[in-house]
Order: sequence, then structure tokens, then C-alpha cells
Amino acid sequence: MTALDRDGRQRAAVANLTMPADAQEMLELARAEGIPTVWDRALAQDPQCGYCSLGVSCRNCSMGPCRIDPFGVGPQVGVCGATADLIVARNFGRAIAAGSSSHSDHGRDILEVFEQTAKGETSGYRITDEAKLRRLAEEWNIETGDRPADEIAQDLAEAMFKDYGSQKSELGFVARAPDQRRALWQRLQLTPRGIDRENVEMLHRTHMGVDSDYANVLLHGLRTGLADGWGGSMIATELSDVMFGTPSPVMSTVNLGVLKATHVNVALHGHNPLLSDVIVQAAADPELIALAREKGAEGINLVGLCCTGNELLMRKGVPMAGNHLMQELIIMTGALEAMVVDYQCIMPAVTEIARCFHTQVISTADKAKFPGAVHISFDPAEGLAIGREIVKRAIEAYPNRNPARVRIPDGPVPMMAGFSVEAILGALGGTPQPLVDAIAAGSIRGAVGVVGCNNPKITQDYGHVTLTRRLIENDILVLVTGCAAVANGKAGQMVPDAAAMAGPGLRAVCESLGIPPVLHMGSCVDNTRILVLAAALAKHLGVDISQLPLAGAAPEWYSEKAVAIGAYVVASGITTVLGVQPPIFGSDKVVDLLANGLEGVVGAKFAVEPDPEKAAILIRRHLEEKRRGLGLPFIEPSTINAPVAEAVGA
Ligand code: BF8
Ligand code: SF4
Repeated sequence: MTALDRDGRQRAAVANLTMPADAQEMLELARAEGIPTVWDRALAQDPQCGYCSLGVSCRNCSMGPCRIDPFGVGPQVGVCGATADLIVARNFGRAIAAGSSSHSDHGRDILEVFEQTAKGETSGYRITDEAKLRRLAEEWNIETGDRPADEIAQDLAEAMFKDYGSQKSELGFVARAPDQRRALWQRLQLTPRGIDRENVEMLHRTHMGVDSDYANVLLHGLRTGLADGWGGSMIATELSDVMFGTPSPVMSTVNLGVLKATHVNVALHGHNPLLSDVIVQAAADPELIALAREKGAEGINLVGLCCTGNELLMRKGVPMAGNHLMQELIIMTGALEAMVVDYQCIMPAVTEIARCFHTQVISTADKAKFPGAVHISFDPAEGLAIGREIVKRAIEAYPNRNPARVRIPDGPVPMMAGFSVEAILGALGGTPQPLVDAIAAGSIRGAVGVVGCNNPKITQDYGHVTLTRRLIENDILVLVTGCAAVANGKAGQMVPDAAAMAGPGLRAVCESLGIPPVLHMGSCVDNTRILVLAAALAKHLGVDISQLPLAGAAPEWYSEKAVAIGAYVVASGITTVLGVQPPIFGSDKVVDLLANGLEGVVGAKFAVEPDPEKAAILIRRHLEEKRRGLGLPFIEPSTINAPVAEAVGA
């Protein structure tokens, strides 16, 4: 079963599905062994529903489901009378609410453990960055002085819990935005009032018979996104720093080559650092290391996947095995004893593929169970003991490994991670001025956040790597998070030596600071670090964020969380280019509002461009326009570039 799937359909060559060599090797192996993966399931879904792809299907009530005929022949309204514009807007709004809820609920989980830690009710947790705790408390108008950290933390937790409710007129972190932006949000009624409130209100508005004005729904979508970016996600990021440490630059390695044939390998997958942090502690326990040796292994090797992996990489230097589309392929190595999952972006399929090997899938969050996985319920009061139990299970699986099936791809790639805003400003001498000077002089022409997922609709990593390469060679600093960061890491773009890939201006800046031209700013909730950096730059210059030469890009996004991120980035004044078409093209009006009209409302808009080569040109034109607006030197973007696959040695 190599070239055809079960239905006899032609499969694409693996090189068309994924760019990195480790993924290609494992995908070939899966095909040879007849083990289906995400790409086979994607092929089986082809052709995907045209109505849903355009966003014109609705099942918000049981008078439906309804769909609008995009050719104008069949029905043009649902049973209730909803038009294509309204249906598309409601679907888009609900996607934002789902994504925003996911990030924000993750933030709430961190907040709860933060509060319990402050009360001395947890095991394995502490306040690691007390200076940051005090800075945050001052921002939130909580008395610090010589009060003990635990007391301050309890007050801060209480204040942040209030942001989740509905009683406030404005979230606490909104004060970080420049005054011009805050005034704009007030004028447009976009100021996020309560994190849960905006999400619930979106579900309310999109119930049948509530908000029937597509533009009004979309504007609330922006407010819902802002409640994530300046609310739930920002709380997640900031409190994770306080508890687990604020990241600073650290070298590590990336791709499936980080697995060790001689060790008990444990992959930590998901998003929330709460559990993985105690597993890192448990894996260093001499008793458990001795147990691993007793079972014939040389030690315990922890590796990361997706955003839990990013959290561990940037704070502890834990090697990163891969991004979203690697979660099945890592099991194909035959060398993985356990995949420990928390929540988000964990394909239900992992338990199925794990059944073909000795790999234990261990779920840990009561809100995210996976049939076929062993469930070990996470309880912060017993954090360390649970961490130990999980590591022990992995060690006990080691003797079940079949050495004949072990196949670990060669050559992990070095990468640098850990560029928190504090670390970036620290490297610049404590002020954004050197960055502002470099932008003003044109040695750095702007900065772009390249973020988001993998999606089997795009050759894995190709979008991230190509776009990033084009930007840095044109002296544009690239800030990465989430699965994008892992893609760039695998392609060798995230070591100081990668400065050689950059244009002369950016290269000189990177070489003088010893940093890569592509900065790892963390997991997906850490896109808030990009907001904070943008706000700091804007405030420093006395302008709004929308005036800065900045852009966002999500070349391979798949998740509702990415839609929420796009909404808050645009609503914060940063134009964002999506590489995968969102389901909005069934409504010309919605497309026009998101891709044009929003510019006049929030000073930024969405664009859709699947080809990263073209996306790079679009972004460069956008940055040059912003530079012109600020009276900075202008360079007409050219289109001359070397093929990226060649340039990155892929
Ligand atoms: O939150 S980039 S595939 S792992 S959604 Fe998921 Fe997308 Fe990866 Fe991180 Ni973000
Ligand atoms: Fe159909 Fe309207 Fe119900 Fe949607 S809300 S399913 S369009 S009747």
C-alpha cells in the first residue's frame, strides 16, 4: 500500500506533503507499514463540503440545518431568513469564540494553580520570578512594598479572576495598549469587558434571532478576540512566567532526531505547562533514573511537541521533537515509550497509531480524555507525585519496545529559543530605542509575527519556512511562536549563524547582538508577547500600533485558536495574512469588510494569500507603506529571490 489509498485513490509523493526530511522518512515508513496518518484521512475527506468551505452552512438551530446556494439558483436564505452574509459572519464569530475560550480557559487553569500555590496548597510549584510578580502587581494597582510574595500573589489572583467575569468595564491588561488604541476601542465599543463575558455574548448573539447584522456580529468578533489577546492569553503568559520563570535565550535542538535509542523517551504534548513542568522535575529524580537503568535504558529523555513543547523549550531548553503534523510520526519511530497529553491540538488519532506500537498515551486533563489512552487525573495538590507516576509508567513501557522497529531520523538541528519581551529589551540595553533606531535607519525594515499551525492542506512547514526566509533576506525581523517556530527551527533559521540568511542590515544587527534573525517568542498564548512588544514600541514613539511597520502571518493555520489570534492581532492594529482560506468566501460583504473595510475601522485588515512567495511581497509592500507613513526611508519591494527549498537545503 504505497501509491494508492484504500479506495484506490492516488496518493501524493511524501515530498509534496511535508518538507522536513524527518517527517518524510517517517511518512514513508507509515505508508510501507499500511498505517494511516493525517494525510490519508485528509485525502479520504476530499472533496470537502463546498458549503462548509464557503461558510454558508448553518446548524445553529433545529429548523435547519440550512445552506445557501453559492450559485444563486437554490435557496438564498435559511429557514429563519438568515442570509449568506449573516451565516458566514455567525460561523466566523463562533470560531473566534471557540478559540478565545480555549486560550482563556488554559489561562484560567494557570490562574487557579497560581492562586493555590500562593496559598501553599500545591506540590511541585512555586513563584519562580518574584520580580515579575511585583511588576505585575504594580500594574494591577496592588500594593507591593515589603509584603510577602504569597500575599501579593493572592491579591493579584483575585483581581485577575474578576477579569474572567463580567463586572468590569475594561480588562486589566488593556492598560498596556497605547492611549490612541484604547480610545479607538472605546469609540467602537470594542474594549473587552470580561473574558468569559465576550465569549458568552458571542454565543448569545449568534443564537437564532439575536444579532442579525453581519457587521455587528463581526465587530463583536473582534472584541471577543481582544478578550483573548489582552485577557485570557495574556494572563496565561504572564503567570506562566511568574511560576515557571521568564524565558531568556537558550540553545536546544529540534526534530525527531532528539529521540534517543538508548533512553526511555517521553513526549510532552499539548499546551499547558502546569503538568509538563512537574514531569521535568520528576524525570530528574535519581530514583526514577535508577529504575530506568534497571529496565535496561541509559536514562530518561523528555522531548516536547507543539506548544507544551514550546513552553518547555524556552524555559528549560527541553529538546523539541516537532510541530502539529509530527504527533503521529513521532510514534512511528518505535522509540516513544509515552506520549503525555494535556489539551488542545491533540489528534484523537494518536491513540490509534499508538496501538501499533508499545507507546502509552497518557491523558491528564479531566476536560480532555482520549479513548484508548490511560487517564491519570492531574491534581496540582499532588503535582509532583503525579509527575512521578507518569514517568514511572513510561519507564515500565520501555521493556516492551521492539528494538527491530526503532527508527530514529538522524541529525537534530540546533535552535535558539526564549525571547521574551524582557529578554529582547534586556539584549537592547533595557529600552526599545536601539530597535527603533534600526527601524528608522532602515537596517531593520519592520517586524512580522509568523505564527500558527501546520495544516495538511499545505506542504508541512513550506509556508512558514518560505515566508520567513523571504522576509529576513529583505531585512525584516521575524518573530515566531507555536508550530511556526518549530518549522523555522527545523529549517535552521533560528541559530545566530542564520544571520547569514538575512539581508545586510538585519544581519549586522543580529551579528552585533549574537541573535538569530528569527526570534522564538514562545507558544501560541505567547502571541501576547508580540502585542506587548508592539505596544511598547508604539508608546515609545508616541504613535498607535497601526502606524508601525508590523504585520502578522499565519501561513499554515488550522485551528479556531488561530482565528481568535488573527482577530485580536487585527483589532490591535496589525494587518495579518492568512495562508489557508478561512470559510468566509460565501459572502462578498464579509470578505470585503475583513479584507478592506476594517482598515478604515481599526487601521488593519486581513488578507488571504496561500503562496508564501506572494505573501512575502504583499507584506513587504505593507511594511513599506507604514514606513512611508512614518516618514522613514522607503524601498520598493523587488521580487527577485532564490528558490527557498534550495536556500534552506531542503
Ligand atoms: O496553539 S500553532 S497547531 S499547537 S493551534 Fe495547535 Fe496551531 Fe500548533 Fe499551539 Ni497554536
Ligand atoms: Fe437555518 Fe436559521 Fe436555524 Fe441557521 S439559525 S439552522 S439558518 S433556521
